[in-house]
Amino acid sequence: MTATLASCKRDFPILGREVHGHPLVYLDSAATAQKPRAVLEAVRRYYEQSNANVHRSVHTLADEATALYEGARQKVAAFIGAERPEEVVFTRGTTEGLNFVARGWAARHLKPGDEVVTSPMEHHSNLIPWQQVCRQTGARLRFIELSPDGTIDLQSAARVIGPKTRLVALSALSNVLGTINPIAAIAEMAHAVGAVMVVDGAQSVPHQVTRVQELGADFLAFSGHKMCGPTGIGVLWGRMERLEEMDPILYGGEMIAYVSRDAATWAAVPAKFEGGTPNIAGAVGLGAAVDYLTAIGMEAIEAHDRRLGELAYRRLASVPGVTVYGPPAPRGGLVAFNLAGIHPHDVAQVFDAHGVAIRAGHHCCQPLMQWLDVGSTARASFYLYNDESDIDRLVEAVEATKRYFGQ
Ligand code: 7TS
Repeated sequence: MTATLASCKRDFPILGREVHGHPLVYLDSAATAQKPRAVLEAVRRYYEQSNANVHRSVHTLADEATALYEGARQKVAAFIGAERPEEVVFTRGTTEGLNFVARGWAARHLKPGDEVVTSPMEHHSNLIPWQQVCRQTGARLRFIELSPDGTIDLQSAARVIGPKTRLVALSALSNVLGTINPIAAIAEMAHAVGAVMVVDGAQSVPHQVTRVQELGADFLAFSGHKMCGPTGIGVLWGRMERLEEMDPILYGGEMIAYVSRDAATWAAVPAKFEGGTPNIAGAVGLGAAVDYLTAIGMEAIEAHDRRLGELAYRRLASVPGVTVYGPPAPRGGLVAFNLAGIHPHDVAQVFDAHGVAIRAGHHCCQPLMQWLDVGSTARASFYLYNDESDIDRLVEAVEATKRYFGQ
């Protein structure tokens, strides 16, 4: 393992491949990040050496599997500054974590007239669960408005968060605008009125130092696959008191304390939320990803990703005919943009022909597309293995696309 930013690209086997005869430039890490050899090997080693079900049997392999699974929980807890490993619930990803909070906490605590507050920049995973739970409980969904540059309008937040607010749900970093949201300030407003603060960390946890106590969150959901871990594993962190007052979602094996013919009582947190055989290999891989990111250093990764995001924004903004979205700085390591008169899907296709992988579409943020008054955008997103030469290739691909369409 290299464990330095400058040379980490060689830790990622996939980044050595070519696409359409060009060396791959992977600029879609906001969708999913690539995996370093250390993660691939940890998963392989687990299956080759220790595969067994967890928390059930007493044989050696089962002990090893349980130790690896619980060890991953401890690594994740340390990575986000959780007080106790038991506050880390393994899920399938951000979407599942946010749905757990909506169904397990909000459905139980909201009543007609209560208010849930979110923003128009949210990913659908941090919007639809709240729409649905409001519909079920008679609560009302309200929105903090955005300033014209795509940042959270704190005055709007102060107006919208009030005595009826029971829950505030906000992403820490927008997957389209790149905005870094003032979570601590919003959490303070939420707590001042007795509301619970739910943070969508899908884009922040992989790219920023995360300390849940300083964040002021009550719940934080994120995905392993966006932070160099496997797909199908994620985390819902919650304060122990909040997790304890939450209903389980998945009923079945391993989430119970005692079962009779007619009734059951629940196991302690986090087992209460991890019914069924969990994604053991996924957790092991996530633990390895946490080790890898920690060895390189999250402070260095945060500074690196921001620098690339801000540089890409400036460079794209200086190309005639390119519109970039969100604030110039500070911003996270991603830039959404459009080329005048060219559909973003066509942009992404020409980029692919040049070996440059970006995403185009509404990025699961249709209300934000409505706010921006566009149908969709192209988006380049960066991670630790990208560097300035990738931004050169990005700008070259923009020029090539303009030429292709006769501009
Ligand atoms: N929240 C945000 C802010 C996200 O960016 C995403 C995924 C999710 C939630 C959902 O995460 P999942 O792992 O449960 O799917 N965002 C993207 C994206 O921007 N492009 O592809 C997936």
